[in-house]
Amino acid sequence: MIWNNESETLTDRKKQSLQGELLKNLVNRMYKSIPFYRKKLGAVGMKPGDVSQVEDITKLPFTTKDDLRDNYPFGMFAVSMEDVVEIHTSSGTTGKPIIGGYTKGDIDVWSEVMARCLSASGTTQNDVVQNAYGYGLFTGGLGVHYGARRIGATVIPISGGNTKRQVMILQDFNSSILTCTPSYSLYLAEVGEQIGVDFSKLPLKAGNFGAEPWSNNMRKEIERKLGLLALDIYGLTEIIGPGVGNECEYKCGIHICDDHFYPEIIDPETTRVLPHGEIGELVITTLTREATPLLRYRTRDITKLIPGKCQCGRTSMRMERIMGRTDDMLIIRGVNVFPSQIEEVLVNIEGVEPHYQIVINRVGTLDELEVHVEMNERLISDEIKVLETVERKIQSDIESVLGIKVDVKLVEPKTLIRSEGKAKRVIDKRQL
Ligand code: DLL
Repeated sequence: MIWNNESETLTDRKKQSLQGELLKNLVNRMYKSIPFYRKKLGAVGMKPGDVSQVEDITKLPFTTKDDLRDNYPFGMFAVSMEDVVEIHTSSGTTGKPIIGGYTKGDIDVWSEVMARCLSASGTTQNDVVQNAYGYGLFTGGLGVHYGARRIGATVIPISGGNTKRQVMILQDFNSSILTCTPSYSLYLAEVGEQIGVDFSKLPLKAGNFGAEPWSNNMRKEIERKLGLLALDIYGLTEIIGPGVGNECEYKCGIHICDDHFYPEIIDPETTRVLPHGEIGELVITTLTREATPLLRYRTRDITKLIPGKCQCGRTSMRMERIMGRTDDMLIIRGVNVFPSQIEEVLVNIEGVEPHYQIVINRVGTLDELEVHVEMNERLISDEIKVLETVERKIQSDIESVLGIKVDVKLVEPKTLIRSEGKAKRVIDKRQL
């Protein structure tokens, strides 16, 4: 379902001219009100008047996470505090958090783009949205909340955790839309199964899952276990929170709300802009953000842009689901490894659950990769011989994908730690 027909189906010509106007205005605002950007623009010899169309964006400087850290907490704010109505931070646990400030206008845009994302999964005012993203400084809870409110749906602001209660509310309140991280949705399914809930009998029809990478195979698992349509929602604190984009029912890429967030893909090594269709680092410019606008922000997320029309009728630029992060990439024995590659293998194997942990050790000078995977109840009651066969199968499948040796350990059901928010998949024990 398209929420805002006018904005989501702009012709190429109209969109380009809108983006051009917004970019001009953005650079003006930044130059006037953020000393950091005045200096940065000056360093590349650019003045606001030099931007006349959206294509001029490639002449403008990038912004990095380090720039945000250097200007912590409020150095990147473009408005005075009296106009800031809300502040959120990133969910990262290391060091100082990344901050996003919102004016009343920013909250309005956030509600609008989140209404588009929830509508893409079929949410209407007749729906009950069980919102199990964390409320608080994390953007997930309130972002979804604002969007659901804008649509006029009934929001259940349950936040993350207390999983048994989640399952009870899911049944008792007739929740039809579920919003949480994909890993938490599987945990919910698991707890439900334990107490005998038949999810196919519940009114649940769709879910917007995001905030962490997840594979297509994991999607199938979630859809099968919870009996719903599972769509991917993408966003980050720096840009707005959730709401940068969402898949539509055709599942052929994430539709980016590109009248607010302008996407580019660059080669992370050379920072050269890559043509559509090539894989690289996603860079986003916040065309309309008032409190904390960002110019060409390097997200560190890896994906590609998908040109061409989508069957759903939206004309927004699409991107492939996030494949990994430039800083998430593990280098094991010189080989680049993304946790998602391992997940793809596991979800295809009979008898194991998509609950896993990747452990990297350094023995002498050599890295050793271990993957711990949970068996399901059926497999654990099998003979040792069967378990060994499954272990060997996982091992050879991962080795053929990654090209490096791996040690696979099957562990008992429900022994790996569950997360209420983003899952922690990698334990890197190497002392580098
Ligand atoms: O995770 C915002 C969010 C909340 C998105 C709820 C979707 C749903 P941060 O905590 O700032 O914000 O983390 C942003 O999470 O740069 C990606 O690396 C990752 N991420 C977010 N959505 C996805 C997704 C929220 N759909 C960082 N697929 C981003 C893969 C995602 N990774």
